[in-house]
Amino acid sequence: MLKPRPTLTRELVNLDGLWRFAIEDANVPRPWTGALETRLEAPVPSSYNDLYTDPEIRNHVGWVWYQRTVRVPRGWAGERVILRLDAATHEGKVYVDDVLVARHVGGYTPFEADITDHVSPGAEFRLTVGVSNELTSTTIPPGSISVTQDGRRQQTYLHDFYNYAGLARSVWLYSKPERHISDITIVTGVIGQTGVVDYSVAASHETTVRVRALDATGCEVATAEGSNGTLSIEAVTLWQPGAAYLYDLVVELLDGEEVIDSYTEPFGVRTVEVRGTQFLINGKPFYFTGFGKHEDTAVRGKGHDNAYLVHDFQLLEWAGANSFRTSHYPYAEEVLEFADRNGIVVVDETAAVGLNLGVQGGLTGIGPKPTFSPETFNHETQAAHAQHLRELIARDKNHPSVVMWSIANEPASNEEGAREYFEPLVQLARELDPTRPLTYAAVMFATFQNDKIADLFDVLSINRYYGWYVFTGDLATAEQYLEGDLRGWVQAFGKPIMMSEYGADTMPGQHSVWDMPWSEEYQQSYLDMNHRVFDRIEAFIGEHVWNFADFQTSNGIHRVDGNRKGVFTRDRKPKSAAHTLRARWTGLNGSKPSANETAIPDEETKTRPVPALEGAK
Ligand code: BDP
Repeated sequence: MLKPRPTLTRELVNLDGLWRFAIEDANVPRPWTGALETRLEAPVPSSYNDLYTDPEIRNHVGWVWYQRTVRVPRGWAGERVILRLDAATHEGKVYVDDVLVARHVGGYTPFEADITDHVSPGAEFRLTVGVSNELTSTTIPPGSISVTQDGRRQQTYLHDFYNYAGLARSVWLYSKPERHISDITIVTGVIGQTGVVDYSVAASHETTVRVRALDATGCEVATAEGSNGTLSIEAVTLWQPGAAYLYDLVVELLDGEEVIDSYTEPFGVRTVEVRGTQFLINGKPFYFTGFGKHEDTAVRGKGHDNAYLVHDFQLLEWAGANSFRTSHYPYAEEVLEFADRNGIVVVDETAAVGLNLGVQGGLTGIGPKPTFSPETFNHETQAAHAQHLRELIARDKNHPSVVMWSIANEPASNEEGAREYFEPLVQLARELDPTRPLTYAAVMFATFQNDKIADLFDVLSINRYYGWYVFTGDLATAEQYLEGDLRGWVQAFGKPIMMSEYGADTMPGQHSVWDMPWSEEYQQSYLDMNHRVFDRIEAFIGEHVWNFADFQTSNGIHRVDGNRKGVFTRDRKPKSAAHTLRARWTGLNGSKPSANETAIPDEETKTRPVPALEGAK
């Protein structure tokens, strides 16, 4: 799906700003048919939850309404007029005056409506957007809604982060010609010094397609005709981690010599491959350093904010991080474009977090019901998951920064039914994008002995909290178990392995000379312990600390105004651990620490169950 951009033939109006806002009111059954009766306004983009002091708004489960008037530019006669919402979390309904023009399920991917037949150039229309925050057993992510004794609806869910909702990304109005480009796919390869760029263009009408590749200075370096083809770029400059280089693909639809539509898609020339136990970018082993992140800031919740975008990337660079995972949902497209321009590598994740009823069983990992069954997560859930995967890949396939898809976070991959659930999704992802490796982040209860899906994937991503949730405060025992665990995975599957989550909650300002959980020193020692183990494992390809910054969660007794595993506070101040990581990562400079195999534990350490997890399926 093409991101709206102004081009020779397309114009773009940004609809961000303050919109009228109200939560659904049973007395106003059709709020889109007139002016929304409210004294509230909400900024777009922003989650709405933390804006107001009224708990009824924060705790509301169901639809909220946004409204504004929009004037269609008078010069757009004869053009198609399109409304584009970058996201409506988790479901959106869009009305132009009294007409429903779009409905979309899935909170983190864009959708559009062609509204040409409902509006007139030069005239205004009333734009009303309904957004629902409901999560059920058939949404991704899943959740459930219950009703309290006094009749209030309550939302629960199986993920840690707060269920922020609303219009957290931009809304656009744009024009495109009647005969237009509808999609572009770019896949790059390298032969010697030559960049090989396979492209394919989808268009609304059959007509001549011309493509031109421009280098970063705007000079034409290759050109071709036809809706599919290959461009060769001599003496190519590669897109490299830490050294981004972008070309532009200018795609034109022609009628004779007349350009009837034009669209420019930036791209980078790079290759990605898993070979043996290595992850290769441009044929060279790549070692991931960085974080699992969240889109999360005070007041605006998941609202996209360019100031935080720039600052977060500065902090990534400062810490020596070369990558991050979009845990646990696709991030705003601006983030991926910025990663493309700044040479930061991205593991791009779907919103499939919480497909695991085992987490309700606490550390036993035995949930009240099986995760995959007709009554719990079923074919309908799987169909929703497939749709999320389609929309993620359609949106992000041309980003050079994206080197791997993560299909899910911490699913119950140890339970019966996991293989039947995931195998078709893996197959779908490979059809949609045969070029990028696939992974999922494995939960603590999924071990190398009971996991049912790891062999379907290319990279093993492991979430582990030895020394935090288990062996709390006992880093010596944690170290042995972690090593046994990781070595078990390597031996069982023979694939590259990375740590997709490891972390310890930390209160800034809390200090101790002992191994005291929550202290800044403990977070540092915890990370050091993990790093000692990682450096002893040959097949190890990377480390993503949980989390980049503290973030808001749902209420819970082990959360203090949110999750405190951030290496930075929620307002991006470094905890001591930030300096620990900086010292290590700037020293590594993107390459793997030399493996020191001396401390291999005996067979027994590898297979001994973690006492706290005993009984886990
Ligand atoms: C992992 C989840 C992550 C949580 C983290 C934690 O993947 O979303 O925030 O644990 O507990 O299980 O901090």
